[in-house]
Amino acid sequence: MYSRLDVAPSGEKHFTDYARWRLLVNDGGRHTWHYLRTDEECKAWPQNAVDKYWLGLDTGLPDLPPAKDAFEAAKNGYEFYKNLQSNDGHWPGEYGGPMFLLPGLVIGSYVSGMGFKEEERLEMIRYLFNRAHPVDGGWGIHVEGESSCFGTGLNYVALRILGVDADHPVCVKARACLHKLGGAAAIPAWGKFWLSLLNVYDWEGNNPVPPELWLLPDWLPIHPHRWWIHTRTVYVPMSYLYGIRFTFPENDLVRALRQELYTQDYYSIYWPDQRNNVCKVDLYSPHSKLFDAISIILSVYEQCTIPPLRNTAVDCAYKLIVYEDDNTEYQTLGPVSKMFNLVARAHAEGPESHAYKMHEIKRQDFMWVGEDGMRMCGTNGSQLWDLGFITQALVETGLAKLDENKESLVSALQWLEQAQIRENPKHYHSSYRHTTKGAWGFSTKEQGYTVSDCTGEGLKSAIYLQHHLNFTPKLISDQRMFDAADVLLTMQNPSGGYASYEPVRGPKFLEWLNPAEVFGDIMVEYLYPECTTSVITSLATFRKIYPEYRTEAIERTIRSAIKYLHESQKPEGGWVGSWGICFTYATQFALESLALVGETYETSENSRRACEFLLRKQRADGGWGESYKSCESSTWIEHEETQVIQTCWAVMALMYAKYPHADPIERGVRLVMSRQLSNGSWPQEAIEGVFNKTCAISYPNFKFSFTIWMLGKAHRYLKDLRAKNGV
Ligand code: LAN
Repeated sequence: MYSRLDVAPSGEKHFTDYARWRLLVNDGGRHTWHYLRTDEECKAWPQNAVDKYWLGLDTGLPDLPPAKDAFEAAKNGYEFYKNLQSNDGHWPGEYGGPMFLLPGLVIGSYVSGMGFKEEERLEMIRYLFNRAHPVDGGWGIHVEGESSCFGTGLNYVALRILGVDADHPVCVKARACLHKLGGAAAIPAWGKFWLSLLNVYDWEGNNPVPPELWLLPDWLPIHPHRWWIHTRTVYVPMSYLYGIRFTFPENDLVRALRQELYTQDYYSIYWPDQRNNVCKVDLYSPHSKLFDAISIILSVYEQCTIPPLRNTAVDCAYKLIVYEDDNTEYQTLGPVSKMFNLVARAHAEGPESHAYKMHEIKRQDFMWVGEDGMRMCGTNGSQLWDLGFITQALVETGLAKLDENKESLVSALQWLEQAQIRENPKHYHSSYRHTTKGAWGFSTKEQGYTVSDCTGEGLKSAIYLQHHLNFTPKLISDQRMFDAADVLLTMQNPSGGYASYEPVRGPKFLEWLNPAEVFGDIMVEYLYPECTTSVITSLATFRKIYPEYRTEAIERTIRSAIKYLHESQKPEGGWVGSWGICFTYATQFALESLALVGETYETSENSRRACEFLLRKQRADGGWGESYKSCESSTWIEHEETQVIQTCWAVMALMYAKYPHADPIERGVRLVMSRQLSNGSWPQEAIEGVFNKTCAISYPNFKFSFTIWMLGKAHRYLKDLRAKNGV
């Protein structure tokens, strides 16, 4: 879809040669891209199918005999996908989508004096060129979004730092777009913050981010340790950098940007008026009156901070930054905190420090080269998540038992074994962490954060691989399975539902203090049908193998989680997805859970209502397609095109519900088979995932896991249905 532009920005050399890039996979699934300089190096380390596939080069994998039925289509799918498994057993993948991360990488590195390799610099430029909106030249909050002030302002700055001239046509067009959106003065809060670090926005134009909040007593309902983990982990280094008013020294580029970014003379801007100036296109969560009132009070406080108090607060925030770096080997929880922590550590400890060097090394883990250039990813990968789904798919469809697939499953189990977190964090209570012993996280063990549904999928996958197959070694002991179940049991909320990383810690009204205008529901944890389902299904799988272990607690947990699912169903019949797009995603999970307690189309009103909701959305071509905009508005919004993955989710949902009629399922199967390529793979379609209501994020491996899973399952399902109906 995207061109590999051959001619770099004017006056520059060419972009890089894609035949020289290699993905290095080591240390428990860590991925980093490397550019080989010489032909000898290339010969010694040849490009493999994984490299080629993700770079968008021809993999050279053969055409397969055309599939005559759904099972053969699933088999062909895995015949292809097996080649994308890396030698350590997991399936690497690109995790891009958000367009506000690369600027953080570029600006944060620049203000910390951390350079990039030439090939990285060029590929980041290529990415930004490729991803500029073809009509207006701006960038959105994510790759499919309309141009926004946040995306355009920050990515424009990134291009300039990367060395593209202000009068390069891409910059000229982007600048015009930015000015049309009100100029950088109207950039949302996180944009203001990045620009202030760079010294092209005045700190006076930011609402206060006081580190003193960390000095409040822990029991206070508004204490930041009660906030959603991503928000608080971003807020820690932000409050440190705000507390010290980190400001990059003025240089020619800074002076030039001050001229380029605004619609009026930079030196005539009245900054306090900009604090609440946010471009309409960007505004998803407008400030509440309470937030504005508190900001005014805090702005007064900023005029007369008490130095010993401010210093203590800054020290406290710094201590938390160090704990976070320590706990995650300098990964940090996510890409935003990664770069803010990096700037903070670089500022406090300097370029010779261990922290600086480690941050530089681990910065690499977020940088991914794809066919369109180099981006910054949403995490250091989605290793566990992708492995969890494909392994369950292979076991459930019977593909795991084919001789040619056995080795790949053993290798996946080996990866899964080492990815389980075996101990609690180093700074467990002092950094306000939840227990991690026994958990699986979303990416690697090193990142080290418990996620409810990742632990659920990890546990299910472990049980499937060890107990449902007779050729795999028992690598994960019973005790370790118990540890995983124990973690899950610590995470349930009183209403029965599950949140993402922790039980809900703070009151809902904290959402009134959401400072980031571009995201919704970010201040505290919420309950999610997807997370709840993973826990229910994994505990249900677990208790079949270990019926004696915490029997009552597990039964109670499942029952109350089901109650939450009933309550969270929308009257029209679907569930709103928060991490995948959207209703098809969440409804698939919810119906799986309901079926586990015997609630299906024929026995339960909830299940029937959900099936009928989905059936109303099936298209004439047999598939389903909903836009990422469904997640913004929590109402179904059709996509222009039918989507293979959403079709799989919808068909899976019908099968979980034991829907008794074959026709809609057969039509869905036919649609998915019709889109399969001759080598067994499927082409990339629209973006699959979402977070915080507004930002789409890629799960490119879903086009293998959910297709294979659905097709394999449907083959059996339809056969059984035919037998039952005597056809
Ligand atoms: C993720 C990725 C995975 C996702 C699932 C496991 C799919 C979900 O079921 C639970 C939540 C979780 C773990 C999740 C939370 C938010 C993340 C980490 C992300 C969507 C990936 C990127 C995003 C993160 C917040 C991006 C940085 C932006 C900020 C607003 C801080």
